[in-house]
Amino acid sequence: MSLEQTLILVKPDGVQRGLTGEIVTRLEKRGLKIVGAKLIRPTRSIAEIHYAEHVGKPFYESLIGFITSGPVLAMVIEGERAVSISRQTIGSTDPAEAAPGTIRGDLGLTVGRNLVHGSDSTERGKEEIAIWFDQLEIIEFEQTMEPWIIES
Ligand code: DAT
Ligand code: MG
Repeated sequence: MSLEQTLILVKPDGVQRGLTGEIVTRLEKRGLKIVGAKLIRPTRSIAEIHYAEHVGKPFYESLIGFITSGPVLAMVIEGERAVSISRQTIGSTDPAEAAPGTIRGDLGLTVGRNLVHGSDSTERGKEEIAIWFDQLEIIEFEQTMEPWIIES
């Protein structure tokens, strides 16, 4: 068993296109559990902290401009291997290369509008959750269907 938490953002394009429900549904249907969720209009400062690894890259300024351009739905998602499973469901960074059946592969077209963010490691997951959420905003609860998703 490797129960993990990861940070997922439905980016401004996903919210503006009315795809929030579709994106959340795909992650929920996979068996992942939402333990925190809020709509936020990111400030430049939170965007800079979140995307610090990309400072100096050619797309950095447009990335910051994009993520701060409208509300995002920030979520903490929990589940067995939640980091890698959610990244798999999200698909490759460039929607043109993302497999059909993934969120980006089915709903996206270009890398600058790729709909959703997911942490890329368990360590980054912890760091990113701390950037976007207070501990009190994360709700631990049991779903009665869990034995039907995870063999104990
Ligand atoms: P991911 O979001 O799949 O973890 P990443 O961390 O490498 O990808 O990059 C963060 C975001 O930056 C990505 O979702 C979209 C944008 N981005 C990455 N590479 C890019 C590129 N070559 N051109 C434009 N935007 C890019
Ligand atoms: Mg990344």
